[in-house]
Amino acid sequence: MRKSNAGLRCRFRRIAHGTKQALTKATHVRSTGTVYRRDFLCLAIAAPAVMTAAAGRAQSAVTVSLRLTLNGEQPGPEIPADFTGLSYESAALSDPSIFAPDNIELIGFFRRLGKAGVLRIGGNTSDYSLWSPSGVLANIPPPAGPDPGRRQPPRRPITPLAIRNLRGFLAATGWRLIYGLNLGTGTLGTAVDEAAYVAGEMGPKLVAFQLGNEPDLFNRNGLRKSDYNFAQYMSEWLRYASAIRARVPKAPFGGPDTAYTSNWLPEFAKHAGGEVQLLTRHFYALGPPDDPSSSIEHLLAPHNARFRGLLGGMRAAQQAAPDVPFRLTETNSVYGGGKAGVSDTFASALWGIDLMYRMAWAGAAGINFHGGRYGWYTPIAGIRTAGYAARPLYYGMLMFAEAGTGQLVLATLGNGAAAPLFSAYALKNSDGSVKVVLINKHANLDVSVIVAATNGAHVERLLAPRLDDTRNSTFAGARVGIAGAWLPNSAEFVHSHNRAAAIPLPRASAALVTLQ
Ligand code: BDP
Repeated sequence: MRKSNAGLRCRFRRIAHGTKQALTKATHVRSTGTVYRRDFLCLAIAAPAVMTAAAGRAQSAVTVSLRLTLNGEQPGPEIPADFTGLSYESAALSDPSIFAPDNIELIGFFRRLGKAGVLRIGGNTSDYSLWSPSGVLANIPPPAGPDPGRRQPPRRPITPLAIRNLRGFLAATGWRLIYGLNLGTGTLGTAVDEAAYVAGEMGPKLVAFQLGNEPDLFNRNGLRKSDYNFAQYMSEWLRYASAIRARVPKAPFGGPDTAYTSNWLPEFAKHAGGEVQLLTRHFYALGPPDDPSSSIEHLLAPHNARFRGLLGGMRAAQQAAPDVPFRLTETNSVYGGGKAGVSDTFASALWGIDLMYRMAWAGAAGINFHGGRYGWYTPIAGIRTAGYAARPLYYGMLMFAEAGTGQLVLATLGNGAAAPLFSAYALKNSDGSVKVVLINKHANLDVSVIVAATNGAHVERLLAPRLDDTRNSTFAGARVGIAGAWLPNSAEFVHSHNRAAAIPLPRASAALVTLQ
């Protein structure tokens, strides 16, 4: 049951591996019987009046005009070259042929997203993985996509061959690695052995080890007792980290890789800031999938309480440990494995690219979109034997890649309140060129952006017929093909008049603008 109050929705659930316990009388688990291992959801959403998920592309009577001002005097953070990233379940490693140097197709999809990037291995299944140095593989369940978190996942082995293949895969992509060790159900000795092997194989490719996935949920997902708290986690963390460092003195660490409990990240920064190379957390905009408010409309809404929680925690952590970068190691649209009709739609592309720039502007060092196999929210869908395909979210990441990295520049929109779901970001690439990223998340509002002091603009568009389209995304007039093949096919140039260019941004679309 839900308490609904002027757009504020709060729900309490207490669930431990299949047992359903209502916290209050006003709470119940849905009649579908679907249970999730997260137990507290509180989402404040201001629903924008203009949104409908299935709006078409017909012209609206009114086009809102926004004046864009770039202020090079106020530079924002630098976007690191390896900002982009993907996240996969540890379970994927139980099939050593997935992240392998001869999986040319998947390598192509990774490379298209950036010459540098970070692959994070972890997720719920990392707390059930089994380091198997002998390499014996018997009765292994097939590797999983995103774990829906409804019950304890099966144990799947990770062998030395999987790690060697992973090293080859990373060498072929140019990407580096964040590797989750099993704190949930593993043993100290095994974690040390596994860490030593992984560190030995990866060398400088290893960005960080993480210990446990979302340990702030251990007290309710059956991995620890219900009174498990941050202090207990910290002492386990220190025990594991020092044993691993005794064997691998330079082992890099990240953490705490929490789901959402806001004080854990700054507390961790305070207590372990001197020990870690990276501070990390997760973010799911919506969930669970069977909640009606897990919708396109709410995904694109500007005021997401969970996002504010993420930024608040990140800022507090940055204050506690200013020299340690923060990375959003796992994120996506709807937890619980994603939601059909939301996570796999073009709306996720607009949401995804917006999130990338929001996090970059807030000073994050990077972001990893979670996925794998045919998960609803996975950016790359498929399996090796059947081939892979780019989902809409991938196109958002592609646009980010094509914008390039560099110095963010303050971009402000005059009259921005007239189009609250419109965002603009600007960056200066290292070659001095200025790129502007414009994102119109409105389903029913066309926008014209006036850019001053320019001789014109080259425009590459992120398009699909509708927000809820799942199959027809394009960027720069082209689709992503086999092995990430993509050839831009747009020669759109907006001329300036009196050194001002008016760039049309139709509803539900985005554009990468290179100013001349
Ligand atoms: C996260 C888990 C990941 C799941 C994801 C989800 O780390 O393993 O796949 O939620 O529920 O909390 O989709």
